[in-house]
Amino acid sequence: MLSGCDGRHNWMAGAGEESAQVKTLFIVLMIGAGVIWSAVVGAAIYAHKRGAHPNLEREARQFVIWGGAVLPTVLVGALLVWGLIILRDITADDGDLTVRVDGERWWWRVIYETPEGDVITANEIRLPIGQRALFRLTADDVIHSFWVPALGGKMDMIPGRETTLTLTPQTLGSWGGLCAEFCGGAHALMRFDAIVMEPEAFDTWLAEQAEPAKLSADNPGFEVFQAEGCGACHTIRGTDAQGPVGPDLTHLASRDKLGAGMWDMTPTNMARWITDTHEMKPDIDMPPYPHLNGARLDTLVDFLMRLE
Ligand code: HEC
Ligand SMILES: [Cu+2]
Repeated sequence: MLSGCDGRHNWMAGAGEESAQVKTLFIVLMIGAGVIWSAVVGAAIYAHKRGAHPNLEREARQFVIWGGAVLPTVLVGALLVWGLIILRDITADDGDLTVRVDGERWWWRVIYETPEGDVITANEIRLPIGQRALFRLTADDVIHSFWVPALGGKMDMIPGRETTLTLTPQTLGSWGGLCAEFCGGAHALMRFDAIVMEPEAFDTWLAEQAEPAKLSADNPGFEVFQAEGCGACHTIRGTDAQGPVGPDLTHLASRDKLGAGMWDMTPTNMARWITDTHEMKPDIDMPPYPHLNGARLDTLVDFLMRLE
């Protein structure tokens, strides 16, 4: 239990309005439960003490009715109402910005809705501090669950249905997000970074993500990419690579992590991702390219690392 209280996945961090609400509810529950537990155990010990006065039957019945039925009903009822109010708030259908997230096996398709149109990215979510972000969640083929413990509640992602969740981050930093519903082989490796930024920095980032890839005309790395068939699964906007199967790679190198929150974005990891794909992340739906090596691999990696 304590391992959940440290680092980037700390649900007690209260780094968002929603997680702070859940934290308060938890603390009140724990203290309340502690008081009630002590009272019940205290009464039990007292009852077993030699010389304790047995109650009259009438008094005893009153005690059971008030202490055993009325009090728990009122307390649990009040907690339920409080919990429902929080739930209504964190699933409310409004926000300063809207982000659609689609759970895939085993990565995240991320779409920012802007007045100029959709901005598509993957495996990393950036949010402006202090603004309420509305997440519209769905899934491709199996149920996933979207959770950034430090920022707020978790919510199921269900194929063919849309669920909503809001996050209002209050602390700058890079927080850990993960899939919280067993979804198959690489479930435990299905992660992402939720990066909370100053609003101006966020706007700049979003504008950059909206741009197509900046490529030089003569691009041997892109030729390898196409020759190997990567473009059948991956999109690089601004090129004729328009595959819809895997993550959008238009601004791949701008992400902190490679492979849905798994590895640092470095050339070494990138090369291994391509040749030893299933050692880097077992079970995924991308084939390994063990035959790629030497100069061809280097140019491909160099090309991918320039997709900023
Ligand atoms: C059959 C479809 C398919 C092909 C072909 C394919 N990929 Fe992928 N790729 C995927 C999928 C699916 C993922 C997501 C894996 C995961 O994390 O679960 C992925 C992930 C990636 C990532 C990580 C993206 C991120 O956001 O971190 C990179 C980089 C990548 N592929 C590069 C390539 C390159 C380069 C090639 C060609 C040599 C290639 N892929 C060929 C399906 C494919
Ligand atoms: Cu999942």
